[in-house]
Amino acid sequence: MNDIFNAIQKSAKRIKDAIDTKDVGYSESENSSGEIQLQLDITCDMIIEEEFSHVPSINTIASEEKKDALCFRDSGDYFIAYDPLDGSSLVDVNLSVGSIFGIYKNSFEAKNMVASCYIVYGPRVEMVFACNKVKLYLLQNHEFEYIKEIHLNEKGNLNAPGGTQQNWQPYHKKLVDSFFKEGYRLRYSGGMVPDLHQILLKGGGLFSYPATSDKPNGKLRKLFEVFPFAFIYSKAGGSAIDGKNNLLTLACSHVHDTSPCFFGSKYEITRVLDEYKNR
Ligand code: FDP
Repeated sequence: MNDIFNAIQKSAKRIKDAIDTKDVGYSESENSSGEIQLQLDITCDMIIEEEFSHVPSINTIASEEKKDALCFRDSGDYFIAYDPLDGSSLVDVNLSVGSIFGIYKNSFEAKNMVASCYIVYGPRVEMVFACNKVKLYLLQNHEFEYIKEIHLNEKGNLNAPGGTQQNWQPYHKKLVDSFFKEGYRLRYSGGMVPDLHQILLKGGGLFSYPATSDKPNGKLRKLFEVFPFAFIYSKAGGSAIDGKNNLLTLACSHVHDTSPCFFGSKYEITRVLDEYKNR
């Protein structure tokens, strides 16, 4: 696992340089989810592929920017799914973006996830790596320095409601409003990585990206967005569900499969379960 951790760190430093110096214009191509790719999406994908290709323990990779999984060799144990530049619609307005990695053993199945990691490229570059514990690192003088362990409180006070409100189900709107009535504050940038990072570091709250009338299976992708954050939130003492089920028990039918998702501390997730149980 150490060689994977090192390859992720090397990739993150190269991606930070690319964000700082490369063209952020749109390319001519779309990714597998039908979104127009930035040149930067493609560059970041190539950086990670190249770094992972040198790691003998990595068998197969899957990327948000690639249609299919790519097998490097049959000998390695690890399957890594990654989103090289999540939140890329925020690049042109200079808000924080991130990279997300789900590390699976022997196959891309949630039950086989053994570690996960994300990097936030904001005013500072921070990395969160979860194996048994959830650990925060900060990039300083070109090296990632360990800062602290991360633990969620039982209850938080931040609410990050994703998706287009017009397309929410009425019961979802009722749930979101009920948190605001309880005093929760809106904290939502539109980037999954910084939005979930904020809730983790402030001790708790709720991030939701529900099933909507235009996206009945949600928008966020299981292998490289939903499962990695579900793993991190669970290890930090919170929970992650699709409304009814623990996200880490869900099957995945193809590389770009999506799911509605809710991440939070225990209190908020219990509230979601109560609201969603008869739906
Ligand atoms: P983006 O499209 O900018 O890459 O999955 C990608 C993501 O951003 C998440 O980071 C973010 O939480 C979500 O999509 C935002 O979705 P909306 O377009 O529905 O706002």
